[in-house]
Amino acid sequence: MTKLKLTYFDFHGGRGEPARLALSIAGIPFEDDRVQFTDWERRKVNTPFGALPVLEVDGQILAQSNAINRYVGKLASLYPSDPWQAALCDEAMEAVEDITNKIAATLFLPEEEKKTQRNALVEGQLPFYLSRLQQRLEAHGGRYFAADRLTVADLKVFVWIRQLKSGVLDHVPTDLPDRIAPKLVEHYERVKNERGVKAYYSTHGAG
Ligand SMILES: N[C@@H](CCC(=O)N[C@@H](CS)C(=O)NCC(=O)O)C(=O)O
Repeated sequence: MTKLKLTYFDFHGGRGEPARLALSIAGIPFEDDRVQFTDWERRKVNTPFGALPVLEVDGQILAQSNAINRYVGKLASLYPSDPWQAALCDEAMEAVEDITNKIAATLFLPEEEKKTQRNALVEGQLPFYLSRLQQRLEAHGGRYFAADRLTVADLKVFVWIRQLKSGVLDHVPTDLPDRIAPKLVEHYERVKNERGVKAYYSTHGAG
């Protein structure tokens, strides 16, 4: 059997969580290697691009979250086999990457600067991505982002909305998704209530 080790930081959410979810939903065994921030500097040098997540597959290394999501999505039957549906799945995942990069750019700013830039995101890019993702969801039937079934795209969007609603991002109101994109929040609830997703958070804590 293929030996999998998924390395990511030790918190809920972020770029590593969709792959953790996909493997768990499918019941595929993997080593869940959770890096402490205090250990990161030492481990960073051994990653292909100085960043996480990283997936080790029988000793071979794969980096870049969406490459990992596609690979584990295929193993977990959570990635469409039809090329067009696969492209729609990719589209949603790349859109989440775009907005994730904009949020990530504010993470380590001095407090006043962070507040200014987060407020700008709340006025501009966050509602933009929320409403455009909602439009794409509705354009493809309203339930899932591709193939009318759960895929890694749904997991990635779910993880992002979960982050916004959790309050972990200072200066970003937790009701922003509800105000801007109620259909996306319905989608978030749909994914949250998937049996495998519920089982994952009951095992790992809702945090
Ligand atoms: N394009 C990369 C970005 C990876 C990335 O920036 N990961 C962040 C965590 S979500 C990280 O490792 N940050 C620590 C660092 O850059 O030192 C991907 O999609 O995997």
